[in-house]
Amino acid sequence: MSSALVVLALVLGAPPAPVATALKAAPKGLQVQGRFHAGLRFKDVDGEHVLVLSTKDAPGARHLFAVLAKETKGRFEVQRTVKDWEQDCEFDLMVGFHDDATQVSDADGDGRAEVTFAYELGCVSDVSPVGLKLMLLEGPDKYAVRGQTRVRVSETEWMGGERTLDPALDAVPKLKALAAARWTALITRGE
Ligand SMILES: [Ca+2]
Repeated sequence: MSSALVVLALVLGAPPAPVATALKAAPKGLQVQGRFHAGLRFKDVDGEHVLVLSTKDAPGARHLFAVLAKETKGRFEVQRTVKDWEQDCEFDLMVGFHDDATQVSDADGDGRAEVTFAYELGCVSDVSPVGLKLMLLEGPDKYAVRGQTRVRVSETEWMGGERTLDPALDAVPKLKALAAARWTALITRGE
């Protein structure tokens, strides 16, 4: 194989990630619940998209929101929303997004960008693992990995880290591999 073909094969084997830019605020015209947390704008074969993550606090409660919308000439069409929360918490609220999981890719090379984000949900009075969820959205399609954070309890012992992948991921092996890899990166941070 010539070097040009090798380069082409490598390019085809690993589709380039769609270019994403960070948002400093929710775009005008997009309805967002609560307080803006973070957002991304990116483009794929379907057009321009934005993902906005936001939070809303109340006594003993925190709500998390995500909205994925397609933008056409300044108008937004919501493709997916995700809402989750913890409430009636009398201990420590462990609820928030993992910003390093907010990423855009096209792992299956179909031209439609996948965006991932992850968050913790818990109400704890000690260092127990809390709920951890990783969401992967590709347009209106949503896939989730649900499980627990992993915490070190001694020199050699860990608790948590279990996960359950959406069965729907079995139909999209490259997205399943991506979701599993991002999950592993999340629970092994800082080791
Ligand atoms: Ca894709």
